[in-house]
Amino acid sequence: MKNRYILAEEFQSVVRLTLNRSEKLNSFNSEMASEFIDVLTEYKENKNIRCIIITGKGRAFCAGQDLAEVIEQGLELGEIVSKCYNPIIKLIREMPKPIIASVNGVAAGAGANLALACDIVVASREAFFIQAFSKIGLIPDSGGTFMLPRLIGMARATALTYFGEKLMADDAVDIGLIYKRFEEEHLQKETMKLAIKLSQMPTLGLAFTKEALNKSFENSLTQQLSLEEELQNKAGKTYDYSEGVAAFIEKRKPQFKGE
Ligand code: T3D
Repeated sequence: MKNRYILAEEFQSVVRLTLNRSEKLNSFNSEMASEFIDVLTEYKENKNIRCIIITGKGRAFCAGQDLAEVIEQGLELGEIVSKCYNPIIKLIREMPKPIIASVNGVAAGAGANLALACDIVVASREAFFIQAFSKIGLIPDSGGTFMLPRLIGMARATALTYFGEKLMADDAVDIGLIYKRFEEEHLQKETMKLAIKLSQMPTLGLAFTKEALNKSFENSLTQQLSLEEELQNKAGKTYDYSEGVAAFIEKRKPQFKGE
């Protein structure tokens, strides 16, 4: 089925998903959210795809919820969050392969927190992040209250979410909110280089790493050590582990299969 609001382009073992509603700065209406959930679910199962990129069409990454749709359709906010944003964020955090947010412009509200839920966040120099929620009397959703204190600490998370000020990509790198910033003209190429590299790595090992990192702020040290033991045991049974060790011993480049 051809999607209207989510473009999917495959390159080798990478898929680039482009939010395609540029006239409204790629803000989410319910149709776009539903397409996004379907596409993420499809690529979660697709073993040929080993890395996902999320980016935006035009000058924005994503301006969050389509505020006009909420008014026009008289939607209940809790219902939008539970039907749209919560499933999207869970799919991203539980995706057993790396996801890169390639932030090409403004990322506001749920759009900012969608980016921050991804494993690796890169942005163009002109891109900026706004926790826009406080300006309209809302709270940061889409995992914002979970991810922000973990990424940048409580003091910065509180100030960013209360004031809802623009945070430019350079500053986002400096405070450890995102990984890297590129010149605008290089963003897509540099993102693809990272994605190709990740797609050729041991995908299951990366998925187990993500699982352990996801639990690291909730678990005690003892629980986390047990989890590492369990996941290392699983990683040690993968094809890619035996290939990695064989390649090391034979002094050659490993050919990982993601299994
Ligand atoms: O509400 C719930 O369901 C609960 C869930 C909430 C999650 C959230 O995401 S709440 C936060 C929602 N997002 C925002 O509050 C951001 C709103 N947008 C802006 O503040 C600004 O548009 C930007 C700072 C992102 C960019 O400003 P600027 O000056 O570059 O662009 P613009 O002129 O404001 O926007 C261009 C067009 O996009 C414009 O349409 P028009 O007039 O040309 O037909 C504008 O209305 C539209 N647009 C931008 N953001 C949204 C939007 N339309 C609907 N909803 C948007 N969020």
